[in-house]
Parts: sequence; C-alpha cells; structure tokens
Amino acid sequence: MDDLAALKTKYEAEIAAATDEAALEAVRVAALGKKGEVSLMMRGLGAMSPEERQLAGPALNALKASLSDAIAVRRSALADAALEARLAEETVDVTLPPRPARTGTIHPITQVTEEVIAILADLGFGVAEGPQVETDWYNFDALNIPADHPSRTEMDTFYMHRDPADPRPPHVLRTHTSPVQIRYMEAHGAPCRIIAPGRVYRADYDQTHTPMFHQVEGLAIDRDISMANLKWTLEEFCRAFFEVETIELRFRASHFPFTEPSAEVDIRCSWTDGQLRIGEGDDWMEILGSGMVHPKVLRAAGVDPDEWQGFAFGIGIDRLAMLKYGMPDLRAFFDSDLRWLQHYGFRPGDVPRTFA
Ligand code: 2U9
Repeated sequence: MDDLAALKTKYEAEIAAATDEAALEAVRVAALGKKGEVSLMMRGLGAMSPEERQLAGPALNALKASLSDAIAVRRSALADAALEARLAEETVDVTLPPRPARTGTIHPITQVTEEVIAILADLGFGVAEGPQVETDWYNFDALNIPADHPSRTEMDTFYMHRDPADPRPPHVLRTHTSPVQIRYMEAHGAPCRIIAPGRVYRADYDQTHTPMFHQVEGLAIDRDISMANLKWTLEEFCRAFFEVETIELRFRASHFPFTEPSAEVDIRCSWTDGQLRIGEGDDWMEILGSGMVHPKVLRAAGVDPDEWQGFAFGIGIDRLAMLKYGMPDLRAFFDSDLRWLQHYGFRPGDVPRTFA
C-alpha cells in the first residue's frame, strides 16, 4: 500500500510538471498505457491470493481512476493555456493604419486598343480577329504582295520552322492584321465594315520598333465607298482619339501593294519644349497609312471588284499610345517593369471623357 501511495505522489508530480500535450501523453503511457507501471501491477493481481487481491484490487483501481482524472484535468488546463497564448499572439491592433492595397494597372496598349475599338465601333465598325500564325498566302499573296517583295525575306518576316523537304507552303507570324480582313471577306462577302486589332510581328528592334507590336486595321467595302468616306472616317477618329476639336489631316500619295490609290496620312501638330500638341502649329506627323482596296485583293478574297469597292487603313497602336500618353521608348512597353506600369498604367474603368 505504501508502494501505491508513492506511485501516486510520483505520477501526480509528473502530471503537474508536464508543460505540453506531448509530455502529458508520455506520463499517461508510462503509468496507464498497456505496458505502464499501474497496468502491469493490475495484471499481477491474478497471481495474488484472494485475500491479497481483495485489498490490492480496489486500491489499484482507485489509483488508476485518480491518475486518469488528474491527467484529464491537466490536459484541459494545457489546452486552455495554449488557446490563451494563441489569442494573445493573434491580437490585431485596430488602431494601425491599413496598408495601401497593391492594385494592378491596365497596360497602355490595352487601354489604347479599347479606346480605338470604342471610337470605331461608334462609327459602325465591327471587330474581327484571326490567327497570328498565317500561311504566306493570306499574309502576302492575297494582299497582292509579289513573290520577290523585300518584306517576304527572312530579314523582315519570321518564318515558322519546318522540314526543308516539306512541300507545303511555309507559315509565318503575321506581319500585319490584313489577313484577318481577307478571311472575313471570304467568310461573309460584301458589304462589310470591320476593324482588326491585334499583335503583329516583324524582325526589327530599336527605340521605335519591337519584333512584336500592335496594329488596328480598318476595312469598309460597299458599292460606292470613296476616298471622301475614308477622309471623313479618319478625321472623326483622330478628333475622338486625340480629344481635339480642330484636327487637320494631310494625305500624301504613297504606294502599298494592297491599296490603289494609297495615301500616308499626316496630322498637324507642334513640338514645343518636347511637348507634342495635336491640331496646332506648323509641323506634320505621319500617323497612319490608307487607300482604296486594290481590285486584285478583293478578287483574292472572293469579292467581285466590278461590283464592290472600299477603303482600308492601318495604324500602329503602340505608336498611338506613345504619342497620346508621352512614352519615349517603345521597348519599355514589354519590359514588365512594375514601376513603369504603376506610372503609365491605367486604373480599370479609366475612360477618356469623349466617350465616358
Ligand atoms: C485589306 C486590304 C488593304 C491596310 C493598310 C496601311 C495602309 C498602312 C501601316 C500603318 C502603321 C502599318 O503598323 S504600321 O507600320 N499600315 O500603312 N495598312 S493600307 O490595308 C489593307 C488591309 C486589308 C484586305
């Protein structure tokens, strides 16, 4: 009996000394586990005489119950203490100022593309899209670009890798969005009034050229569309895009294989102290190319040039963005520099007031 009292004292001290759940469990296993000290003593009851057993049995049971209770009480106390500690650690100081939320911005290219689409949609143009990997027929032949044209060389155009023994015509990364309009006319015929915004690729890299850039091209085909319609459309577009009432355009005769006649279009502007002002001054700045769609191009797209005619134009979106928002180096557009994006990027929903 003295043994049991000593055992009780020993385990009660160990229970009280256990500072965490794992230490307490170790005490429980040592005393009451399958091979625990108390359990082994209970197993020894069988070897005792009935008299001894009558004394030792109830005493051992009482010891077991008392240690079980003590362990349960200690476990609950440890759990309470752990919870208290966690709550103290997770205290939130509601008087601290909130951290400014890091918000993403809309890339200037996306912003300008959306602006251009909104303005031309207002003028009745739908949006068409097409593949960026094209056959050389859609990218060159259908657009009346001759087989020996310099733009077809690997100096200027990215060709997709292929087996030199492959007899099929090569694929290219489209060098303009014009194939989209060819595909659109093939599928829908005339009349049509669409714009094709998107990525294009040319082997060129300096301060004003990147190997991938963005264009928007327009196409309007009907029975009696003329250069006058083209001029009005481009003037309306520039007025809305540059947010200037008094814009002035100058059409300079030019040459493109896909339009006849062709014109490069300049806008009146002034450069003072490095600041560009549209619609005033004595300078002219080239902003786009245009013309009447060549009859051969209409025919290649399955549209009868004796019945239909129309205008087309092409604008570089990246250049438009540089001009309107004053960004000096085109290469920064594609650096993914967060500081640049915070500075030049737009908040979602930032819409110029002309069509806000
Ligand atoms: C079809 C027929 C004709 C689209 C045109 C231009 C003139 C032009 C340049 C502007 C700046 C390319 O990004 S840029 O370097 N584009 O000068 N683009 S006419 O003519 C077409 C298009 C499709 C079926």
